[in-house]
This record gives sequence, C-alpha cells and structure tokens, in this order.
Amino acid sequence: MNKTVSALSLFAILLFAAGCSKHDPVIRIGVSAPFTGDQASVGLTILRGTQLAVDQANAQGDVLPGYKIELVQIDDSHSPTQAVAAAKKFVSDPEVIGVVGHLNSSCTKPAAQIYHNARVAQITPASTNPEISKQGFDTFFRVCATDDLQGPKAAQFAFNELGARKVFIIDDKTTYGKGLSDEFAKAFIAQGGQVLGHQGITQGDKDFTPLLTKIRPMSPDLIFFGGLYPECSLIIKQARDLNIKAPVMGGDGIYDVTLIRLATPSASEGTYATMIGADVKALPQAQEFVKAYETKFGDVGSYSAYSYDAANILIQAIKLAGAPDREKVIQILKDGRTFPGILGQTEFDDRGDTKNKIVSVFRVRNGQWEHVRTV
Ligand code: ABU
Repeated sequence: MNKTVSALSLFAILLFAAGCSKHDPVIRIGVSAPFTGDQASVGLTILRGTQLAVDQANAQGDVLPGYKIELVQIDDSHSPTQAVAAAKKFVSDPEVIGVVGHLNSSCTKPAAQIYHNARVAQITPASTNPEISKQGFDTFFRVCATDDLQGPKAAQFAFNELGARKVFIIDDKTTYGKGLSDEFAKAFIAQGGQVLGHQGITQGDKDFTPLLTKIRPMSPDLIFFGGLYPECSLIIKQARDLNIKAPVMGGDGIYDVTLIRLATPSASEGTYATMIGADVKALPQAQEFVKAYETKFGDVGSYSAYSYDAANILIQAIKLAGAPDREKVIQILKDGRTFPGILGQTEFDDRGDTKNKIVSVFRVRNGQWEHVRTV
C-alpha cells in the first residue's frame, strides 16, 4: 500500500514538474523608444503600432507552427546611453530575433553598432538622419524617408509655396535636429533664400525669449526649427507672446498633437511640418489598420503606421526564414524583395533604407494637423 502511494506521489510530482517546465516556444521582438518623459507622446506611437502588429500576428496564429510572438519593450528615454543599454539587453536574449527602434537618430546610430555585432535585425520607424545607414551595418533597416530629402523638400515648400525669402534657423544640436536644419539651410540658400542666422538650443531648455528677442528685429519670413515638439511648442508660444508673426516650420519631429496642446491651438495655427511619408490616414490600404488602431489605442499618431509596417516586415521575414533564426531574417531583409504593408511596397536599398521616398507637408489649421500635400 505504502509502495503504491509512493509510486503515485512520484508520478504526480513528475507530471507537475513536466507541466512547470513546459514553455510554449516564443519568438521575441524588441521595441525601444522613449515611452515616458517629454517625448513619450511620439514614443508610444512606436510601441502601439508594434504591439498591434504582434497582436494581429498572434491572433492569426501563422507565424511559425507552435510559436507565439512576445513583445519586449524597453524605454530608452531618448538617451543614447540608455538606447545602447537597451540594445545590449535585447541582443543578450537569444529569443529576440529583431528589434523595432529607436525613435531618435542620436539613439539609433550608436545602438546600430550593438545590433550589428550581435547579428540582430533592427528596423527604425522614425530615425531620419541619413548618416545612420552610411555606417555600413547590414543589420540596419529603415521604413521612413531621410532628412537629405525632408530638408530640401521643406526648403522648396518654404521658398515656393510660402514665399519665404529670409529664414532664421534654430536647432536642438542633436543628430536629427542639426542634420535636418543643415539640409534645409543648404537647399534654401541654393534656391536664392537668405539664412539670417542659425542658432543651437539644448533639449530641455524652457526659456527661448532671449533668443526670440534677438530674432524679432530681423523680421524673418519663417522660423525653421530642427528638433522635436517639446521645445518647438515653447518656441511657438513664446514667439507669439513677443508678437513675432512669422510662421514656424519643422520636420517630422514636431508633427504631433502634443505640439498643438502645449503651444496652444491659437499660437500654433499656421505651423508647418514635413512628414517622412504619405498622409497615412488617407491611404486606401491603411483603412483597416486605422480602424483597428483607433479601437485599441485611440488616434493614429506620428509613427504608428511606420512601426506597424516595421514590425510586420520583421514578422514576414521570420515566416519566410521558417525558423526563429537571426541571420536568416537579416538575409531575407537584405535580399531585395518587396514587403507589402500599409505604407505601400517596402523594398530596402543596399544601405537598408526604404526605396519609398515620399515627403508630405502638414499644417495646423483649426487646432488640428491638416495634410497640405505630398511634395
Ligand atoms: N525623425 C524625427 C525624430 C527622430 C529622429 O530622427 O531623431
């Protein structure tokens, strides 16, 4: 009797242990951007777009037989040091097969070295500095247009459509902000425009009144800002408080609803932003995505569609690889094929940049960003 009880107990223990050690096999995709702090409003669009793609792939259940995809998120707080730490954490987990990230070019650039060393594919949905893809890392991919296109397109629009002839340029001295402003300045001067001055500020600065007071007597037709919406919104508000009427224009880094809220709708009226792709909400192929995103998270934000496509491209590559194999995924992304998505057909060039070269212009009208046209 005792022997029977012991045998049954042992069997039960073995069954329990087997149950405990049994994992559903997982494929992990990393996502990193600033999810907290002053840039969280755009950083979260990256998290949510990626999350939606992963949730839909898991619901369809056809990624790889038996596998689920797990999203691993790390907040890089738009700090290059934290982005590198995030990249090291991702690559140290062998189940992480690819990463969507980061937001800031100043983060994406150094992190790209880590992904490359570990042979992990990285797709940025938002970092637009062209120097990143010139580092020569074959693990780097990007689904948005770059600032060597965005800057000149903004300059052409400012000169030809807004009639601007004299601009003052402010940038936040980051890889993105300085790079975009320099591209804008070069193209604006080449068209015959005049740059009255070009001044750097520091991310996190709050008081731009001394700088704007210096700019006011120059009477610029336009103030161009290379940087993100937290500083730009303060520049707009403080410029209006000083009765500077010149419109403010920036790149994709200022294209966020938070800019309008922080600057106030009346002060931000007539602000222009270029964006590194089409007017996503108007694309016929994006309508299902827009509905699904709005149901789950609310309004589609700046990089929601870009991160959704980036994640889906990784998922398609994993399916084509037939295994959660980092190197095979990189080779599939590199081999010149096209990946269908809501931004259209994405094909990467030999630097990992998308061949979709589209820039759109938006302006604030009646307290909302409105698409002006694709340039
Ligand atoms: N592209 C605008 C914001 C991100 C960056 O490139 O730094």
